[in-house]
Amino acid sequence: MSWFRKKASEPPDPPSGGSAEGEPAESPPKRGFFGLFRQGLKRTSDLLRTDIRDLFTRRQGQLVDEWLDDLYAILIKTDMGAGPAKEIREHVRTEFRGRVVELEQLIDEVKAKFRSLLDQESTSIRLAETGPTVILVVGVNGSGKTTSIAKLAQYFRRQGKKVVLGAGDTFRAAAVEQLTIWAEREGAEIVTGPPQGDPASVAHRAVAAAVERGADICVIDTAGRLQTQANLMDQLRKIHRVIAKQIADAPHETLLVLDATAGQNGISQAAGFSDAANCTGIVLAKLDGTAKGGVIIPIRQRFRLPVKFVGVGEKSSDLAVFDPSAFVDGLFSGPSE
Ligand SMILES: Nc1nc2c(ncn2[C@@H]2O[C@H](COP(=O)(O)OP(=O)(O)OP(=O)(O)O)[C@@H](O)[C@H]2O)c(=O)[nH]1
Ligand SMILES: [Mg+2]
Repeated sequence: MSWFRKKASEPPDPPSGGSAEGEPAESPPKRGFFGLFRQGLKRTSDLLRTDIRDLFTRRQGQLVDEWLDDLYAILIKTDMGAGPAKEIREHVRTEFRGRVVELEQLIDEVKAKFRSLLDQESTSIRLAETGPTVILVVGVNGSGKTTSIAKLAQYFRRQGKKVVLGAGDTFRAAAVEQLTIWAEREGAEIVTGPPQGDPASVAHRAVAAAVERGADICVIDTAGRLQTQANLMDQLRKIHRVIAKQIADAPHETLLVLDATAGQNGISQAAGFSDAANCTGIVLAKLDGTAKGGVIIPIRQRFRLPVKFVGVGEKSSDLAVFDPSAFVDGLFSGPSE
């Protein structure tokens, strides 16, 4: 995968049409959200389709009851977790007990159950009623925070909104440079601070700049951290406080960026983060890099936060507003659909 080779300080895609002068970027390729979910879930759907088709070839003409455990084993491979996979197995058992079914019939039933397990309506970003909407972006090291901010910048710029970015990762060398390149590409303004400076001060100045310049959106980057690093979690609370001092109900969103390729274990490492940092939603990044897209179910169960966006590639246009139905369709989409 190309993203294993690139340095995080080098945004990978050529300028996507935005300009530093403030013209909104050009329209993205017309993939639509379903197209984006297909792109992000391709590895998972290839695996699911292939395995379920193989199951049908092997078990042709047999009653459903005889191969339910094979179905369970396939579902488990997507990282959806044992509980949900059992639920789907039992649902299929009840629906098709003692029968021979068609492949599409089975897939429709599994999709419906998957959708109900996701247990979430589409949830969009909470926007400020007046003044700029402030979005704080947090997460563990390398989860995809800065890239997701570039994607959010493009997402809002395409709506004609004025965007200010705050380079709150003053810790990692080149983090400011990385965000500056993205800001230029996406036609967003950027507020930076000195290396190793106080990130709360950058957040303060970014919000002040957004207010002064009449910006619609202010997105603030932060350095990667673990919720076990007490001083760094205190630092996040300080960032929250300085933002709230300027705008009473800000930050309007605190988005936790999770790396979908980290698997269930990696993701459970980030559990606890959401409470400690007062997160309001999840960005599930790097969905395109895994065949375990089913991990979204344990994420929903563990974090009790809505998934708001999904990252499906390294480019700034590779962001989809989370939509449970499109997600499930993408999960089971075939190569020719
Ligand atoms: N394939 C793919 N790669 C992604 C996605 N999002 C981010 N990446 C890549 O993941 C790597 C890390 O991304 P960053 O955005 O720098 O992550 P970060 O959380 O800001 O990292 P730190 O600031 O070091 O904590 C980069 O190489 C990105 O190009 C995605 O949705 N899909
Ligand atoms: Mg970063």
